[in-house]
Amino acid sequence: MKRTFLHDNWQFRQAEQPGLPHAYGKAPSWLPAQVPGYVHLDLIANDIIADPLTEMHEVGAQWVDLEDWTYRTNFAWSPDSTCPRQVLKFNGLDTVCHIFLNNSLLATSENMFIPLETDVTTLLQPQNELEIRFQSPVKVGEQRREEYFAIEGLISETPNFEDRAFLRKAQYMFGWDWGPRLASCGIWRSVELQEFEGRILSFTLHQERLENGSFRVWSDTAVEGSGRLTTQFGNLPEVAGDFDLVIDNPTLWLPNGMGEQCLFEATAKLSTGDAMTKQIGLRTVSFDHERFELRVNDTKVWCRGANWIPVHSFPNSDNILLATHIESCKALNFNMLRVWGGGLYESEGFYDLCDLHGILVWQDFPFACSYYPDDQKAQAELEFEATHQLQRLRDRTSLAMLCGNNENEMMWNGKWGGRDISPPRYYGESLFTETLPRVINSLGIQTPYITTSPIDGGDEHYWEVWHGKGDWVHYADSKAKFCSEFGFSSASTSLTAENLKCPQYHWHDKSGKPFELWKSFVELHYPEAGSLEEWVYFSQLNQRDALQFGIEHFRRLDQCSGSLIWQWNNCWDAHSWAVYDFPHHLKPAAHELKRVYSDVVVCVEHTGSEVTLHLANASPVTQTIPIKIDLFLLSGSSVLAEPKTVSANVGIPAESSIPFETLCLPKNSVLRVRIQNDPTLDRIIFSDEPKNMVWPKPTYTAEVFGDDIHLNIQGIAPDLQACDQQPTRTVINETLVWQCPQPAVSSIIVRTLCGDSPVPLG
Ligand code: BMA
Repeated sequence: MKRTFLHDNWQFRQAEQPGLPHAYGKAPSWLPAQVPGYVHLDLIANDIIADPLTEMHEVGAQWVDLEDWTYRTNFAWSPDSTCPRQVLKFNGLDTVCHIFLNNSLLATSENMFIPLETDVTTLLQPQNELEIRFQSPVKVGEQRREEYFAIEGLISETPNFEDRAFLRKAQYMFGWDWGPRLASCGIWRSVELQEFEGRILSFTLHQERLENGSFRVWSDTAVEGSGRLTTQFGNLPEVAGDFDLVIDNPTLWLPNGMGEQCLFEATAKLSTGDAMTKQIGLRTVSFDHERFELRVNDTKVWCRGANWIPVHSFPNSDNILLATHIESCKALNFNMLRVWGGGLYESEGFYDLCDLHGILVWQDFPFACSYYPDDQKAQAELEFEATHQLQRLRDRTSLAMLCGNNENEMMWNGKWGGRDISPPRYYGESLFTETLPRVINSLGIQTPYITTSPIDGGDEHYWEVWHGKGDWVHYADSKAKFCSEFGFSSASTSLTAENLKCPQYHWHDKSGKPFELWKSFVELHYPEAGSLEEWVYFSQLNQRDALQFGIEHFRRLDQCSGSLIWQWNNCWDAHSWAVYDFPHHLKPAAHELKRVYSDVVVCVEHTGSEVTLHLANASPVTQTIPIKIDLFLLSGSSVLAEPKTVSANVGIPAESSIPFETLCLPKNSVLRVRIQNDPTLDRIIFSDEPKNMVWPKPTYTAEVFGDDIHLNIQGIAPDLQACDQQPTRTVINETLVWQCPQPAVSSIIVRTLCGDSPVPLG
């Protein structure tokens, strides 16, 4: 089989509208284009629009989504008698478009989530012109909504039944409470010409644990055309046709933190020249709906991780950073990511990395916070889409949960937008209660499925803090069995605008929350920020405290079996609930996740003037944990008083939490609880709100040794930030070491809750 990517010679322009001038006369003639890509990216590259992800340029780019856009390329082709068939494969077209080959209509497409394939065996010529005409997604959505509403007798004010629901296109592109509205269009995934005599259409791996613990593993390969098929599992001998094996005493694949991720390679080959390779880990996944509890290889998993949104507003540009993302998730002790329903079915690269690093995937089908058309056409479209995606993802080792949508049912139950104007029924319901279960069953897929998240009697999206009471101490009110969303916003690290009044700064806050209100949440705990830098610092520390408090609470709740914070990442540079800044920077909250997501962790409960210390153990074994508690008294401006120390060993049963100490902290003191002699697991507790603490200034000395900076801290440096490479944390009488920046500097700025200190490098 010959595979030729058609990524060269592409051009684009605003579509011709006979008799009308081009809307803005901005891209009237053919200009060079990048494929895969998006029209906005091409407009930026050709200097027609400013990058809409920066400043307030989103506003100036809105016209783009109202236009139709045409892409074209040409390619030469010559017949090859060994490859008698030719197929054009478009791996992703976003979204509504007509495709022309040599000026004849070849196909239409209107779903960005499925590839399109067309047989062009009798159509190719020595020189070929391929043209794709995209229609404005915004206009198509508007028109479809109008037509559907007319048939259904719905009023146009019907809330949460927007144009976006009428397009099978990533919903976040129409704007979200953390992302810009850039609906865009484009050839977002690869385009290829496949020429063959025979080819492998699909190579699916199945596994089943037998009663004796062995695993049966078999393949199911679909072939088109001629050729002799052979397959191979691991380093076992190749077999003719599909393999069907029993593996005795296999090394199992385990989620991150529970052991290794053993993956076997399996390959299918066709004698006519096609091949496909996959990786598979052996494991079982089961789910107790009643308890909302996931088990992998019969062991309960305390699910910990985050909600994942697409990593970019134009989702073709994701791959470079994917590895950094998933490796960070692993390093921060995550074992689960929820691919949220306002986004995508992610790329192969994403699931490869999750398989490799032991990150279980909870996959929402891409529907979110909306009613959806559910007529026969919509059902058939979803049936086709889900069949394709489930065939693609079904043998992913990391795939642990399927979910129909994000918050649609919750929206219907709560009559979001007003009871009076809500539609008379839950539009879209049958897609999740009938269509998807039917597809899942017909394919024999065993992955647990829930119709929606949150689901009655199951998981919870706990927004009573951020969208409600404001103070994160109210996470303690949640009785969640599984908290699959909760989060607290913080400023983006990269802010450079001159002051908080700058409109550009607020433009990138889509939450709709008045800034003064948000600021007041932070000022419950931290002082009023005097500068933008301080605002970034305080709001990010407050986010860290919020997630720490929430997760420590969930870890202590007997019935709770998981916590997924909202949200891991951003699709542009914005202040949001993300703990991973765009394009890649970990906020203090992310570093704290590493600790609170450890198997054994100290959790703090505040009751009046007392603090009770708990140990939570998410592992399946009883543990004995060495504990050392140091109390530091801070007196006025003087140095520290002698620390008061308590040491003990505490036994803690598997999958449980226990209180082990209750203390009353003296005013203006700092408690450090160290477990397992591991400073990275230190839990630091201030006796008072950070804004009310009086800090004696620590002393700093910094020296350069070879390629490293050594920063020595005498005293307590509360929430010290010294460089990008060090997590923000309270440092007590320690020396920190990190690599010198390039170019070399003569001094460094150390930021703590005591203020900023310039420290010369000795
Ligand atoms: C949840 C999510 C998103 C949203 C977030 C913050 O509802 O599912 O829709 O971005 O809350 O409001």
